[in-house]
Amino acid sequence: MTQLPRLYAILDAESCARRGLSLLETARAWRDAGVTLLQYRDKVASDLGVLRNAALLREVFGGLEATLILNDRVHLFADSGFDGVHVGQGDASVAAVRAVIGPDAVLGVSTHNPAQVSAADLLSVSYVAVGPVFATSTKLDTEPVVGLDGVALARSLTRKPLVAIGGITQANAAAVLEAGADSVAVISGLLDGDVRGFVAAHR
Ligand code: 3NM
Repeated sequence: MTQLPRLYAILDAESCARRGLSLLETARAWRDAGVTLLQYRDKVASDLGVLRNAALLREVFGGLEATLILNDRVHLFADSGFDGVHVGQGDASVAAVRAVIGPDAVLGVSTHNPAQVSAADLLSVSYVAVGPVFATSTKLDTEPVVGLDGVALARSLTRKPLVAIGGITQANAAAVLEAGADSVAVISGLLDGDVRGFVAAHR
């Protein structure tokens, strides 16, 4: 993955369940809409459940040039057959994660302030995520919003691919990309919005 697609779709199991949506049907719809970078985020399922879903998601995106990222659960990475993992600040150190997943896997890390962006810039991560850009009700324990200024500041602190996350919708995505993000990571904005239109607008 040399360049990130502008849309980074996050398939969050809880967000799907809250809306009565099937994880796999949602994944199929997103695939059909043209999503090529997908993170599977599941804070509730057992390890076995996550592995089962990972296998099904591989099937859904099979044969396509899609990149599949597992949220946390670094210990499941090898068995997931995914392309990479995404970890937060509270998770294991990035160096330890890199050692587990190997040099070629995609590795993303969340950051929430300039100091964390600068620190991530020095690590062996494939991209740096910054957020929350805007208020979000998807993740309850978020840090303070960084705003478009926070995205621009993060852009000035790293040359790594920059992913912006938090409260991003089709209506504000262009401004986030203009502020310096290479990609926008979106949960609710896709579940509640027009994914095909989103993909088409940011192809
Ligand atoms: N991480 P939505 S904000 C998973 O700031 C996540 O690191 C964030 O969901 C961070 O697109 C967030 O529905 C929730 O706002 C993103």
